[in-house]
Amino acid sequence: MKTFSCILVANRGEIALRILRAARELGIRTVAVYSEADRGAAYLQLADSTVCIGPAPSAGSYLDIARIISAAEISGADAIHPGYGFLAENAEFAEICERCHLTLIGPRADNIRLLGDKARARALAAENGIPLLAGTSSVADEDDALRLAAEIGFPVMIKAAAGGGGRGMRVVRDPGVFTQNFQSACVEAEKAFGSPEVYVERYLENPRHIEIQILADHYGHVVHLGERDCSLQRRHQKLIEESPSPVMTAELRQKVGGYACRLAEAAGYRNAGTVEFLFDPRTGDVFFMEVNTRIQVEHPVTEEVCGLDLVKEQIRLAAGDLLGFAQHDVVLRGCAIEVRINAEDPFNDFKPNPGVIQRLILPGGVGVRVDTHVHGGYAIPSHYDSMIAKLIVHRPTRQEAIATMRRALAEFTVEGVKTTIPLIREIMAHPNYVKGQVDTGFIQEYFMP
Ligand code: MV4
Repeated sequence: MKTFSCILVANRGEIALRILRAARELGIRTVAVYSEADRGAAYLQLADSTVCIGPAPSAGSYLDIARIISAAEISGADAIHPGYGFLAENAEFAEICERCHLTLIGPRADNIRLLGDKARARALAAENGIPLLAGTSSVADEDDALRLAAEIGFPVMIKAAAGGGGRGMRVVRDPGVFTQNFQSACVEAEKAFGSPEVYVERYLENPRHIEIQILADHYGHVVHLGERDCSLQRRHQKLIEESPSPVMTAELRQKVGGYACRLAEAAGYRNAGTVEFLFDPRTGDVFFMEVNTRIQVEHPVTEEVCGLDLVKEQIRLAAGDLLGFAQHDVVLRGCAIEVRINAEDPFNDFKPNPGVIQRLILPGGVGVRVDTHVHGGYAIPSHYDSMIAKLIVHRPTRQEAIATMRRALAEFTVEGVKTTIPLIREIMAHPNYVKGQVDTGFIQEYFMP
């Protein structure tokens, strides 16, 4: 059985710590990299060695491919785990790793390139009989696009092919303003992603966001690990994720899980990935959206219900191991809910609130997991994402999971910086949340001024 001798963790914060822990349990040496802003961070002590890769701004450190490759070479790493964000879905980085004989723990560069192009991913889904919202895979010009939009029927959504995760999108409700929106979407896409390519889809009002976790080995075996419901978001930032989805049935899961596996097989996908769908609560229909070719922030909810360590699975699969189980071995137990705790002021437009955590009391007890790298006295750097912890609960039923989450949130104490905890407590008490009757418009409707 092949394994790695040393993994370089090309990330920071909670996910870096998460990966260091998985590697340690597998008996693999680790190298942690850090920027000047993260110098002295406590989690770095859990690595076998550390390398400073540059200044605080991520462009000169966590996003600097040459510095990360050099750090891997001087420290003798034979694999790199990119975590999420930063270089995790960068096909060029994946290609350079391949050329430098460093195994990137994730999909191949060509997987990232194919699925990172949302229009190509859409076309691949269509070829494989996976349901899509009426739309186009590509458009020739603005007149062609307007003609197609009229055929689809308004409202429509214009999306950047190189976008994703909610970036570079426009809703158009009136044909009279289609062309101006189309033109500005192309300009914006070119500026933001370096490609002006866009596509057009029927716009689905207030859908639920349902995503399927998959694992794929190098020998064509693909399994899915059920879904996560990530409908509770604000400006495309997820706040709460759970599994199973309150709207899912065993039959629907089998169907949507099957779509996710079929797409992965068609793409020759490897390692962990997530296939996103929109669910129409009015009709019960699901529609393919996009594929995320990384381990996601919300992976713990899947770990809790399926009993696997997804980062360990990623490492084993990247080393060339066979998937150790088949679809019929996957047993999903109970309900898991994750909330993201950000150092932001939820009552002041989610303004980031970096600073020193003066006092920290973490919840514990039955069914409670906290994934965090922070501690009392920790200074949150202002240069990076403001997420400081993920609180995850796992109980036999959704009702019990909510009770445990409320209890854990009542214990959770962070002094010195403002956090999203007070907002999360309010959501957990909202009758519609408790009934599972939420969609992607819920936060805006009930919790925004
Ligand atoms: C949509 C949509 C409605 N209709 N596409 C946002 C993230 C990206 N993955 C897809 N997104 C959406 N695509 C069509 N044709 C609505 C959204 C959307 C959304 C999706 C999931 C979770 C929250 C959302 C918030 C606003 C819009």
